[in-house]
Parts: sequence; structure tokens; C-alpha cells
Amino acid sequence: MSDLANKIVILVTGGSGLVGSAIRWEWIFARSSEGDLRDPEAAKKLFEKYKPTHVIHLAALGNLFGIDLILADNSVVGGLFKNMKYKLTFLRDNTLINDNVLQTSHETKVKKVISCLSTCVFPDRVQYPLDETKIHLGPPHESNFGYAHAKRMVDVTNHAYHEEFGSSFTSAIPTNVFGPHDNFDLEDSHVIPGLLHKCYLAKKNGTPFTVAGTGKPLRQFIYSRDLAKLFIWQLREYDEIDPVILSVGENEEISIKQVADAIVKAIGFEGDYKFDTTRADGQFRKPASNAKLLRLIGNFTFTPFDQALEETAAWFVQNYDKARIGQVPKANEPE
Ligand code: NAP
Ligand code: GFB
Repeated sequence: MSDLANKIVILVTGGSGLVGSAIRWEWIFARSSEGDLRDPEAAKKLFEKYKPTHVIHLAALGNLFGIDLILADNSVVGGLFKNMKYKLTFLRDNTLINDNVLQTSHETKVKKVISCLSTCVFPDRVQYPLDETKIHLGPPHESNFGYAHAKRMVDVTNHAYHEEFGSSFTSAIPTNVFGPHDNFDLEDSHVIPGLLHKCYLAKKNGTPFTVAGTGKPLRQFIYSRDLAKLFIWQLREYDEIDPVILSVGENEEISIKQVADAIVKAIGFEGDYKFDTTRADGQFRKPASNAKLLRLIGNFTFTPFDQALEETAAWFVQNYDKARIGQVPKANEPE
């Protein structure tokens, strides 16, 4: 699949008329090189440059490339293993980013902000399924408490802005996201991109394919293209300050082993694979309810997991040279 297959281009005929004018949006996709949002001055400059009326706030540390950030192993990205390692950095830097984005949005009279949280904001011990009312009922799982506390404070901050200034700042809570353009680093990434890369190299080089942990934990995954559509819905239709969970149904949890099996199929790997049970499993499960989303949106068709995974694998294989693959040990480098 080419890059174009992931690009959404919408042609609006009659776009200069009454109706067309009402739906004319200008999108600005900022990245860290436009301004490091940990720096309040950089945030101000970015907002002064583009004068946004609405903000979808996705920037987060835990997902950084190309930023001047010195960590012990000189690299930075997300997923369970990175979150376990850099709790303070992820707490401090995400708190700075979120505060700068919200305060600058307030100062420049942005009409609406949607900040992206994650299901890791939920308490570790709470009655399942997770839903929007349970965020603050207990501490998050210890494996990523730094990142989780920074993210859950956005919900508190949104309410405070609303109560003091009437601001329309809200948040979205996606489950584990995957798709083209992900960070496919071998170790410091989320499970799907990390395993896709490992499986690809195992097939290419005839090396072992090893899955971290027991394979038993359960997760809900959302395809990035489905999530994009839900963000647009939220921007247009959603008026609450409280967050909304953006997820497939809680009955669509799948195990890490099922993920590995789907990856083996999508990559066409024919060897055996094994589990490294010395490595962490993280939370066993964190099923999230999408009942609120479905009640509000009415109906939404999620891309079937296998189809989304195949599209992602095809994109990764075809774009290996330009994908975010991190450092590949020399012995594993494809010819
Ligand atoms: P990603 O692929 O790593 O992208 C992160 C984005 O944030 C990049 O555009 C990056 O810019 C920008 N950024 C990072 N630090 C910044 C800084 N200091 N200043 C300005 N921009 C900065 O991450 P993603 O997976 O799309 O995640 C997007 C959002 O979804 C995040 O808030 C994340 O917490 C949330 N989320 C992700 C998942 C998941 O499974 N991926 C699940 C739940 C929630 P550069 O590319 O220039 O570095
Ligand atoms: O995507 P992931 O890192 O994040 O998945 P979480 C971790 C699960 O996949 C654990 C297993 O059970 C791991 O043992 N796993 C197997 C692997 N092989 C691999 C691999 O090669 N790489 C990775 N990363 N995992 C994240 C939070 O939790 O959820 C983030 O840490 C964020 O903060 C995200 O909230 C949505 O689903 O465990």
C-alpha cells in the first residue's frame, strides 16, 4: 500500500457557496520542529503563527523523535517498556507540554481543545469495565504512573478552566493505537509496531521471532484511521468537558498471543516463535467501555482488526526505508 492510501483527501464541490463555506476548515499539522511545546515561549509562537480556533492536542513525550532530550540510553519513545524506565521524565515533560498547550489556548481564546489521554490514566484496581467516571478512583498501574498522572491531570485542568473561565477544553481516551506511520522501533515502541518490525526481520534474516512476556495479557486496539474519524466527530459534535473513551467494544479484547499470530500471518513468517517470559507483561487487562461513545455517535463501523493489521503491515513493509524504525542492530539489518 502506498502512502497515498493512508491520506484522506476530501473534494468538496460547490465549496464556495453557503454550505461549502460553513465546512471550510484549515488544518495545521505541527510537529516538534515547529516548536518544542515543553517551552511556553515556543507554544506562544506556534499559536501566534497559526492563530488556531480549535486544537487537537496529540503531542506527548513517550513518543518523541528529533527532540533535544537527553535520556540515559539517548533515545525516547513509548510503549510499556519505555514508560517503565522514564517515569519522572514522562511525568514532568508531559505536564509541561499539556500546561503550555492549555494555557496558551486559553490566552489566545481558542474555542475548543481536545487533548488526547490514554487508558493508562485509569486506576489499576477498579471495577471493570473502565468508563469515563472512573479516572480518579485510585492510583494508576505502577508501570507507567509518571505518564499516567500527567495525562489524568489534563482532565482535572480541563474542569478547572471550565469552572473559572467557561473554557471548552475536553479530552479523548483512546486504547492502544496502531497503523501506518507508527514508531516501529524494535524495543521502545508499542506492541504492534514493535512486533511487526521483529517479525519482519525474523522473516528476512531467518532469525528468531521473540515476543515479550507470556502472551496472555489482553488489550483493545484501535486503528489510527478509525481514531482520526472519531476525533473529527468529537471536534464537531461533542460538547462535554468530561472525556470520552474512543475504543472498540470491551468484548473485542485480544491477547498478545493473538496479536503475534496475526502479525505472523500478515508478514508471512513461517518459522516458530517464542515468548520471553522474563520480560514484563504490564497490566493483565484494562477493558474499556465504549458505551458512551456509541450512545452519542449512534453508529460507527470500526475497521476489523485483521484488516487494519494487514494494511499496517503492508504499509510498514513497503515503507521500511522511510518508516520510524529506530536503531536496528547491524546483525539484523536487511541487505
Ligand atoms: P507519536 O507517533 O510518537 O507522535 C507524537 C507527536 O507529538 C509527534 O508529532 C511529535 O513531533 C509530537 N511531539 C512530541 N513531543 C513534542 C514536543 N515536546 N513539542 C511538540 N511536539 C511534540 O505519538 P502517537 O502514538 O501519534 O500519540 C499521539 C497521542 O495519542 C499522544 O498524546 C499519546 O499519548 C496518545 N495515545 C497514543 C496511544 C498509542 O498507542 N500510540 C494510545 C493512547 C493514547 P515529532 O514527530 O516532530 O517528534
Ligand atoms: O503496546 P504496549 O507496550 O503497551 O503493550 P500497554 C505491552 C504488552 O505487549 C505487554 C507485550 O503485555 C508486553 O509484554 N509485548 C510483547 C510487547 N512483545 C512486545 C514488544 O515487542 N513491545 C512491546 N511494547 N510490548 C501502554 C502504556 O500500555 O498502553 C502506554 O504503557 C499507553 O502508556 C498505551 O497508555 C495505550 O498496552 O501495556
